Amino acid sequence: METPKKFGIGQPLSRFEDKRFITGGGRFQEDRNLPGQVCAVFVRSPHANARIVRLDTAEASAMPGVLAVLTGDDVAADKLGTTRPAIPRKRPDGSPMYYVAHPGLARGHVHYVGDPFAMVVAESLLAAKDAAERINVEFEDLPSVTATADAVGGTGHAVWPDCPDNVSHVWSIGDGKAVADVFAAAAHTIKRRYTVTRVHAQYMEPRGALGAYDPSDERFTLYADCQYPHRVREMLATQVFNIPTSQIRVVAGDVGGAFGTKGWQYVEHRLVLWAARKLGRPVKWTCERGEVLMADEHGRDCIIDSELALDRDGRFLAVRVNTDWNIGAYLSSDRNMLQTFTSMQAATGCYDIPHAFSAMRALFSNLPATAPYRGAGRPEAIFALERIIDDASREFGFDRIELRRRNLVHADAMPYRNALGFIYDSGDYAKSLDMALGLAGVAGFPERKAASLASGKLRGLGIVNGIERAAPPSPEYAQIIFDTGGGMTLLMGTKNQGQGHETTFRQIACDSLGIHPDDIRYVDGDTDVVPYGLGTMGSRSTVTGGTAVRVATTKILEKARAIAAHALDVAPDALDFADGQFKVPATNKVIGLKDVAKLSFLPGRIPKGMEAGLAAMGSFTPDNDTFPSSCHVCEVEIDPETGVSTLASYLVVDDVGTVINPKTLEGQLHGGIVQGLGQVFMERVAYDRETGQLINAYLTDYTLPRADDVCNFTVKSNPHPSPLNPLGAKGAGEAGTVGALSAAMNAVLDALSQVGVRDFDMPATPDRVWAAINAAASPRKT
Ligand code: MCN
Repeated sequence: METPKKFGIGQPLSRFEDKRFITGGGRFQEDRNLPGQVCAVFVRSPHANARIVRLDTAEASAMPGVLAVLTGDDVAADKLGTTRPAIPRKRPDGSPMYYVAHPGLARGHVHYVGDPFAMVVAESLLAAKDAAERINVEFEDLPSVTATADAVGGTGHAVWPDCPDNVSHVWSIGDGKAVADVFAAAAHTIKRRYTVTRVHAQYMEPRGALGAYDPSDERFTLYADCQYPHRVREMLATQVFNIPTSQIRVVAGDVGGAFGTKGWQYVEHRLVLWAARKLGRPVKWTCERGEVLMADEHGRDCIIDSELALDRDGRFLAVRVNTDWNIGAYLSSDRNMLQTFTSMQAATGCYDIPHAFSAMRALFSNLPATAPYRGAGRPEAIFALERIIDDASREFGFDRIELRRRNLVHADAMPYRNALGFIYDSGDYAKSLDMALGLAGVAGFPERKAASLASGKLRGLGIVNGIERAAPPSPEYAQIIFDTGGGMTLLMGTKNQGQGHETTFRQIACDSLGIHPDDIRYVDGDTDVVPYGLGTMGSRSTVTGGTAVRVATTKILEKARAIAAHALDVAPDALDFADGQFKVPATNKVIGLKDVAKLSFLPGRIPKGMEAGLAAMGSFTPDNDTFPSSCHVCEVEIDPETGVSTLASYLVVDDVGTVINPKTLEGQLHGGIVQGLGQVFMERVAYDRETGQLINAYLTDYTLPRADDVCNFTVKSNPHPSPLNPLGAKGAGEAGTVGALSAAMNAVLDALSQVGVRDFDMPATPDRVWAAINAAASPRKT
């Protein structure tokens, strides 16, 4: 076996970027300032649905320091384009899907609390804020719909008059007829409805945008904390400004969290650029904490009707899922649809279920748009599947662990094609389950449960198997450039948002090149410097970007070998390469990669006809998705007197294929788990059902989990390398969240089932848990 390299793949290195972050050296969006810049604020709708009867900006425009007050009329007059979804979908009657893309600034009508309808640009932030208050606007407040359950027929209110049933589009996969036949004949069938709430990513760094325009070369520059600068550039060029892509530069510095919802189609990006061109000054907008829930896309929000058919022995025969997604008022890009169909594809989870059917409806409401949020539909799908497995166990008297084990896809069935046609690349789910049960001490659970009961508490256990599609077939790029002094720069098309990329990709480069990580300069996020990139989402960066690094290092070594051979006067294949050095075996002839790089610039020192310099571009497009999996075990204790849930233990056994860095992987799992637990136990974007008003805009009301709300997590790996890329890696960034929603909720239900609670929806806040316990204790007489 090869000895692990000190800075290579598999080493638990601390993150190189952390030194910068913890010593104040990070360069986040708010740290960016340009000479002569001015400030923008957006004026947002206070109503969920209202006609703008009158909008008078004269008084605001005359305020001191104000440079412009812009409205939807100005956007329209300047013919600013907008993004559009391109995925073809249909409405239930077969007509093309209905959508309205956000126009940038709403014109004549606002459709959710926070819908921007004016933009004030002033010399200072305070001047802009003061002027925003002097905009004279009169609204006609209209009825609204915000709750998912109300969107179709519930309130009778249509968000868009041309779409009276609020159904934007529908889609389904699987053989519905075959599934119906299986259900009709099955020994056991069960149907349940589960609700997954609307949440917000609540990244530490609220979004921002700083736009500049240089009239001398008619070129825009956008500084923004986005996930994929190259795609933001392309969208702005082709869909908004209708100019060549080369006329826009997008720069993302350090990004203080993104989690899927710092995507590409935010209107503020285009509006600061547009205003900068109009005014001839750089324009900066920074979202304030109290504004984020109104300005940003939200995550999840669906109601899932889940059904499972089993035979007498508990073999899963078929699964059927119908999901209603509350997508908000505007549908502005494919990205806003992603979670709805990614969810459907995860319907069979880790189980060998011969028949499956999954259907969805995308429903309009008077809310901000939804978008992929860590897991993007897969936590929702696994939530429904793993909950119904527990419900089926309770209903039909199966042991829930044995029921799962009996139905898991076998390791020797890999690669496995599921009933919906997706191919799982590798894994041994039964082994992960066994490892998890052992490591979590599940055998001792009855004893712990009895001890809890003796002290008046309810203890519950959740055991789930998670799986997700990660790193879909799309290209990613890496470039390695050596300079004349032998220094190396690694340019990545992905964008680090906190995942530890600067460490991960250095490790992959060091693994091949044997150079010290400190000798590598790392660059990402600037479209003028990094030639191409798709960006970071879908847990794709390690597989696609990491393999692109490997492709680039292979090219570098090939050329370097030829130069080294020339320098040492031997044939290239007479050289060994190890620890960053080319050596002629059994001699003292040796040359390091750094010196080879220096030689590469000296025409007399390289083979005749060879191009000078040492640089290579690598790109990689996987043939198929990887399917990372995980087994989660969660234990909670609930105090029935108060409804307070305490997390007793949480363990994950993951399979992300080859682990590049166990330490950063653990961090990814921890963060993902906490985001899942947050949603189960406390988080929710809350709207008043009557008025459509946002109730919890600030972090004082939108409860985020803190360190003392969770316990220590145990993370272990059961790696089965993916055959789909030379690293053997699978995605990992979302794995924690994918399993956490169902693991925690099943643990809560397991505890509550002891006092007769059968149905319970998130969030498991103390008041709701307490009410459920009391309702079960005194069931209403019918
Ligand atoms: N890793 C590893 N071995 C593997 C796979 C991954 O060691 N086989 C580790 C590496 O440290 C790698 C990290 O996990 O850098 C994440 O890798 P990957 O699974 O490729 O995911 P991406 O880098 O593409 O990140 C995207 C993913 C997603 S989709 C969301 S949402 C998310 C997440 O990552 N958003 C995050 N994690 C986040 N973490 C932070 N801090 N901030 C966000 O915004």
